Amino acid sequence: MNAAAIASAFRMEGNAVSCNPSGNGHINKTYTVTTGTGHRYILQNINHRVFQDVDALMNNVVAVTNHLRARCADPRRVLTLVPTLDGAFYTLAQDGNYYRMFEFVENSVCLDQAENENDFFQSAVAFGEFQNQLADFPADTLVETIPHFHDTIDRYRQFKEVLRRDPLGRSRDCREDIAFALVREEEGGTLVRMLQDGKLPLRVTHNDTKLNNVMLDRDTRTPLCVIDLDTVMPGLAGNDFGDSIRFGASTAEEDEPDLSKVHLSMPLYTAFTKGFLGACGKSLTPIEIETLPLAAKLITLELGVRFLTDHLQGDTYFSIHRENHNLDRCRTQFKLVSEMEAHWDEMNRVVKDVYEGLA
Ligand code: GN1
Ligand code: MG
Repeated sequence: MNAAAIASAFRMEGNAVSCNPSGNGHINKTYTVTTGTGHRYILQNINHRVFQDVDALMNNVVAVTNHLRARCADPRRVLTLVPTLDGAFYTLAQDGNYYRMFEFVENSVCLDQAENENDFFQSAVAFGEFQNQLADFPADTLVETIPHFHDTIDRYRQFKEVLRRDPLGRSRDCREDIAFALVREEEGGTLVRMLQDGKLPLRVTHNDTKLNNVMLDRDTRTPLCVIDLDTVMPGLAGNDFGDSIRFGASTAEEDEPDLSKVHLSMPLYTAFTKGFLGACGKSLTPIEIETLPLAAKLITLELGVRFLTDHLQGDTYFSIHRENHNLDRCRTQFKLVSEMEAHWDEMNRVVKDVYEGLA
């Protein structure tokens, strides 16, 4: 069944004349649909192997977008779901997959790499404000769409379980990567334990704060809206800071095979810290602030472990587009962890200085 036919189940202005794959997500498949009137929409196939309760997921997305819309009148500043002809917010198509549709955010850009420090600073403002806007969202009404999503201890448990089975015999070609992960296991659980001990608060967070999950206005390069709301769940503020750093403050793409190109950019790290703390720093506790650099390192380690686990288990979770793709992704993450370890004092000093400089 083709995507254009599926699009016709939604309440669009005009009929679809083109429908092209777009976006770089590893989980859901995304298309841009254009109708005869020139109106554009985003059609998305929701990966229901990953998001098993699609109804609960979509209830979260509806509730979160309604909450954000009530705080901002500008329609380009929040994602807008397009209902189906029956008035639902998603449809189960004949191909057995779930689909949803959003209004296309016109005249916007979505970046895989920051073109300059300002773009990255602006994405930090967007995620910091997002965190603030959700501060009064009733967390108990949100369903945890992926239980234990950023539970680093549980991610290690899954990793070691797959490693023990080594179903494809791939472990022999990644001994060093495995050792890199295992030697950091104890440290990897630090923030999860602090949360369990009540030292860090649970907040409503985005949990996937990649630079390409922010839309910027094409002309002014200022934030429009935060997208990819599937993993908005209770979580740690540090993970939202950290996930942005691991993706956006890297000098190379997440799957760069040449590790000599992968570095932590301190100017980008500093720009993000300024934007994020400027937007939400005052609502964070001193321990949250202090552990932001650690959160950046541990979320990077965690994702490296997730990529490695998926490589060992035969690439069943993240979409791959070439051989050893998940292993390449794992290696960039581990290289970044090493870079963060090398810049550790500086990373901490930047957070401290920026925080103390807040008016
Ligand atoms: C996945 O699909 P995408 O790219 O938005 C993943 C994130 C990872 C990210 C790594 C639900 O997000 O956790 O950080 O890939 N999302 C899920 O690029 O697992
Ligand atoms: Mg995502």
